Amino acid sequence: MRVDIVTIFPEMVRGFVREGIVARAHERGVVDLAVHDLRDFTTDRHRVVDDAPFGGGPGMVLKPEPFFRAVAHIRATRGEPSKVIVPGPQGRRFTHETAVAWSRAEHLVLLCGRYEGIDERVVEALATDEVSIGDYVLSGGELAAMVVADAVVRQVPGVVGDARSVSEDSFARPWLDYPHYTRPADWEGRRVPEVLLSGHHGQVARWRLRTALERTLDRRPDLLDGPGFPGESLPQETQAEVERVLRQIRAERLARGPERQEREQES
Ligand code: JAH
Repeated sequence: MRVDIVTIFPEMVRGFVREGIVARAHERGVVDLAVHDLRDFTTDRHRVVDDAPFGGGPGMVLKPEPFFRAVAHIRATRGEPSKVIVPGPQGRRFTHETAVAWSRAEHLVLLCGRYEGIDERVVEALATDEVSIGDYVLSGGELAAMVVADAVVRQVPGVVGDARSVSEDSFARPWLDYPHYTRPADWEGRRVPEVLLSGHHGQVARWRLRTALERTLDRRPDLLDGPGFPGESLPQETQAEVERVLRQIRAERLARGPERQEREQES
């Protein structure tokens, strides 16, 4: 897979490319990621990338020409991209499903905005997708582009050493992950749950499913009544087991009464 990122802060993005998952993917020859400085595609002496908005108002807008020249350069030297992605608060939500779908693409280009945004003609004429990673305003598209690149690249086969780490991630299933512990079994009086030390694989699996579903009910109940639940890709016995454990937790909570539950959640 090839990935190209166009930005006015190439050094910010190169730090991310040198460390972590993308660096490993590069060493393994699975992903080839290149960073392009938007200023290299200006034609004026001062390398100006922005200008005042037509119609007035605060701030500056990134000019169209450097983006068009940058994408032409990428097409000529790196080939025709499968997707040209613009991260921004106006985009459709980027999710795990998007990451999985894009991990099958041959070539992604990410165009990073700054200031008030990018001239809309760049989005209209060059972008295949505009995506938002969440409802907050960043200072630019770079952090979002790195989030997208990280989430997509780790779905490419051979990038993450143990394939189970990818298939067992939260959001690979429609509920949250269970809590994790490692040695020591006692840290200043805080003990690891005994069942994890017991060696009973069946009991460990039941405890993990139960705690995962309890946290999901507490923190992300939307995941349990969303359209993705219980998930078509799950084995039938898992689906039935999940429904059974959920009914059990809900019944226990009803029996205990709501006041007591609130106190328990605080601890
Ligand atoms: C802010 C250009 N969805 C997160 C996100 C992504 C990009 C931006 N903001 C939020 C952004 C300023 C200029 C892009």
